[in-house]
Amino acid sequence: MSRHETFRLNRRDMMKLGAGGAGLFALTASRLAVPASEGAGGGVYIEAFPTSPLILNPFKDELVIPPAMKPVAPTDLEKWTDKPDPNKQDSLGLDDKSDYNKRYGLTLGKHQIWPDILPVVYQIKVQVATHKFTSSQVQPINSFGKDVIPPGFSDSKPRNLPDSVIYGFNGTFPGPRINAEYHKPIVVRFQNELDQDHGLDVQDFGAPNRTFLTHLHNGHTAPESDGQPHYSHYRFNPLGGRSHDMAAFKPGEWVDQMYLGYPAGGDDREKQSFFWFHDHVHGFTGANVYKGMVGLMPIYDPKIDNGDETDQNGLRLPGRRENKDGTFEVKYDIPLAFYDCRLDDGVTPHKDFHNGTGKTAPQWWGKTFFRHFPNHGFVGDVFTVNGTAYPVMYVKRRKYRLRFLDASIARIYDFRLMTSSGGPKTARSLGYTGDELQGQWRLPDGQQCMKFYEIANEGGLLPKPIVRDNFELWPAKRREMIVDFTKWIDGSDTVAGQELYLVDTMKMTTGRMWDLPDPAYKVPVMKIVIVGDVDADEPDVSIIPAALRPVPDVPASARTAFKNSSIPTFELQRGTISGEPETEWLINGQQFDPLKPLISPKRGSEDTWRIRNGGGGWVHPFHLHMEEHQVMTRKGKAAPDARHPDDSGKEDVVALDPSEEVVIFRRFRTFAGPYVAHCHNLAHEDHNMMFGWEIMP
Ligand SMILES: [Cu+2]
Repeated sequence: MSRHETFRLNRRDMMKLGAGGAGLFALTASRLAVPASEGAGGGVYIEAFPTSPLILNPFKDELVIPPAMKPVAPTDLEKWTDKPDPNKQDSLGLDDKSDYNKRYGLTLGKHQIWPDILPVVYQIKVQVATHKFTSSQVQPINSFGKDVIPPGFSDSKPRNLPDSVIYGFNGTFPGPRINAEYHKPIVVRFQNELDQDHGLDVQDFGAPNRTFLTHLHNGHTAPESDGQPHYSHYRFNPLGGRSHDMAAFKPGEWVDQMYLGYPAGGDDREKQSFFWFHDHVHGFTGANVYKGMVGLMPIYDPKIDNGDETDQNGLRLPGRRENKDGTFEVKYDIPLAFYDCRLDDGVTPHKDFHNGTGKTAPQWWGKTFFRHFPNHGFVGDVFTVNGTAYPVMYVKRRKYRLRFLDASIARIYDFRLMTSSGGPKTARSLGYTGDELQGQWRLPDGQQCMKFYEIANEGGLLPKPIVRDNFELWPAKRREMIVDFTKWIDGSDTVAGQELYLVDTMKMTTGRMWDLPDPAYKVPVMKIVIVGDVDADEPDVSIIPAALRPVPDVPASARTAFKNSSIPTFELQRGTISGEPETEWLINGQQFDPLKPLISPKRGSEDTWRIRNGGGGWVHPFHLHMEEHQVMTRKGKAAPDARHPDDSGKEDVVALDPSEEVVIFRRFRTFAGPYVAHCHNLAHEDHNMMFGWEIMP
């Protein structure tokens, strides 16, 4: 096959197809939208997406806050036949003759570093399970927002939404939360149980062979515990796994991932505060993440950020620590993972490079719908927080620390806190159709009502807080905000029973980038209800400190490196490779190839890298594994700029505007071996916008 062709329904076609209702769309789709010659197979894909049924009663399901996971009890650990062992890192066994050993002087299958103190052991089983996005009834609608009769049903009445089938860490979405602490190393035993599907229909997306590879984003972690396709090539190639579906852990296999809780260089300034872990099987990262493989791992710093606002030695950021049998929970400190999805309407054809021949799937009506291979990226029309569509969060009159994570495939959010007297209205009742139905609900009279105090980005605490009216959240990025729910923006006190909304104002109807600004685009993602004062015996003694954590020193030369045309430069490009139908995205003209790392710094060295968005039509959240970087310049101007005020801190995802060029400074400490850097628009990553790089011993 030369390269796949793209068959695309344009929006007008979609609207026409939708106009007659679901039935007509199905009929038309089978005769016109998918020409028989292409529908019979081959590499084409269809760029048409379903309209999810409308969630009729949003903001009633309470936000789920994943509880902190408990470590494996020592008495249970005693019974394990394969206990965590420095000399056995996974179930595949040692290999002392591989190319990996020769290249890096390491032994495949062993932990590169094992700490002096006994690590805390967690066990996470990767499982097939069901997930409920809402308890609300839903109204089947078409792309015109009109009621329709879903295939297989006899009327268009509201009905319950079926559960979706997920691949989940311990069978939940999001997966369990690990509350970690610096200087307390953790081993997580990830174990593949995806072959045990309990008769559930796992549909047509997710990694073939039900494999997984878990990446702790962005841990300072050895390659063998980093869960990524450059290392996995070496691990699985001797076992016959070259193609991406083989280069990952299959059902029955396990891997121990060692998270040292050690800041790079032993430097407190390198500490971070909010990790997440997610799947990273090459070619199927998007599908597996979308299928539920998302977990949260806040990491606390016992010195200044231990989760206890009463500790006079710390920064006293909002949080009340409650100790429980070896683990701990923190009240008033809440992770929020954002994820957008589409639910099958039963009439949109399934077809991309990996699934189907253009058939519809009425049996999957109301369950998650995915395309492995969208043209630019996948955006959903239902917005969820911690796995619940349009939840409600109840808060006391006090300060909270909210940890935002964008766990979406491609969607970028721009959040504000708003009040409304009229309340949310359905997008369809306001006359919107087609892509404008994304988000389902609008807050037409929404007005900003509170501010955010940004204290951290994905690189951990900032040097000092930044007061913000709104902030963008790009895929994989984290931003942590303190919100004071005692006062409105005009200085008046809040009162029990008052309500506000977390609102997304970034209209983004395709995976390319945002649409033109639209002041009417105000999607309420979560409702927040103020329930009353804090208890007298638990006053809010948290503060918003003037200073948080300084950033590590950077050599003066890094600030002028943008003038140097010879520094390593990585340009992100739209493009194809002859004979590789999977490839749509390139870096420096190349697709990801684990055998061709683009750069090989020595352990202990440091460097400035230029990351360039080679196109004007897309944005790219570009993620670099291993160590945090600092942004030195954007478009040749010193960082931070007004658009990226938190470039003042460290980060692990470079947000690249169209044609933007960013110079970063980074170090390569502690470990040796293969790593990757890639776009975190997961459709771009899976279609080869990734490069391998390595640290030489
Ligand atoms: Cu990208």
